[in-house]
Amino acid sequence: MTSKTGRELVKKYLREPLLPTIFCPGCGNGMVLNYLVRALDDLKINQNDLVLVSGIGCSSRLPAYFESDGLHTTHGRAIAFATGIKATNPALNVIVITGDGDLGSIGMSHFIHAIRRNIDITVICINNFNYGMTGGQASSTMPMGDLSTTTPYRNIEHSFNLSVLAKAAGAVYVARWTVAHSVQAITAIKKAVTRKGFSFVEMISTCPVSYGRRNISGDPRKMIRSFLDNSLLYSPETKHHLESAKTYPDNDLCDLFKITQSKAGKILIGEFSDLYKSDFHELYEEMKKRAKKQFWAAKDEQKD
Ligand SMILES: Cc1ncc(C[n+]2csc(CCOP(=O)(O)OP(=O)(O)O)c2C)c(N)n1
Ligand code: SF4
Ligand SMILES: [Mg+2]
Repeated sequence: MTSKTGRELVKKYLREPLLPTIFCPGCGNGMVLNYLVRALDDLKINQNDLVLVSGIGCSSRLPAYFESDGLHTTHGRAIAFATGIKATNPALNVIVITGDGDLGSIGMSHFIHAIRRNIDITVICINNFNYGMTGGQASSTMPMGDLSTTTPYRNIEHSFNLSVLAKAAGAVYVARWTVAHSVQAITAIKKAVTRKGFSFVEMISTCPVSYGRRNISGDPRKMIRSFLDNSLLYSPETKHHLESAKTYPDNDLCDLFKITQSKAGKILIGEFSDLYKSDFHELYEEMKKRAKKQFWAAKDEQKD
């Protein structure tokens, strides 16, 4: 853990003239920024070797506050830009900061295909179950039964479970924590950044203004309490929860569909994947070597 004081961390890593952030009081985005700063400081990552990339959304504003190179791109396309950066300069640490709307709705195809290619980037998705920036529309991760501006009679669609999707697509590292789990979140970000290949950290986050007040509570403290009370640590014994599409329990959902709370499931937290496989760049370099060899062998044959 870093020995620096909060003040020292702010001075070193944040763009002070831009503070305070635009985030609402109690928003989880600031908490994730804090965890990211602490993780990168622990890893002693050189800020000159770091690029933060984001799309559009409240969560996607986060790189703007960080003192490093960064790209604030178009909605849903952060991974495409990050792929380009990594392909051009593989020595850089490339971290994508995205939201559930940016990644799990408009950007979904980039997400699964970057995992399939095993591009060596880290994606941190701040999942607050809605489009916070545009006023609280339902996102693809919003649990069934929830209320939003686009689901005033409750959400009747099934939700995506981003961590399960990432695991199924083959990401080398996958972890989900809530913003209430600071130590675990910092550890997960450190692991994700150091793993070769596509790593994914999903942060279940508070959006008291657009999501919380319609569902859990508009009081961020109550949201945090609910995250702590309703999370369940993943282990082989709880594996069946991983298959469930549900990431979040909701009493109203139980009411609506007449099912019991235990069936509605909990927020499953923990590490879901931690494996090794060659990343895109390693294989690309290997392929180049072989292609060169083949080329010169063919030339030699032509000479003979
Ligand atoms: C192409 C395009 N479509 C729609 C929008 C409008 N828009 C801006 S942010 C956003 C959703 C953001 O949701 P999320 O990624 O979950 O971020 P949050 O604000 O919740 O952190 C949308 C739909 C846009 N900017 N560009
Ligand atoms: S609308 Fe929600 S996600 Fe956006 S800054 Fe406010 S609390 Fe955070
Ligand atoms: Mg969101």
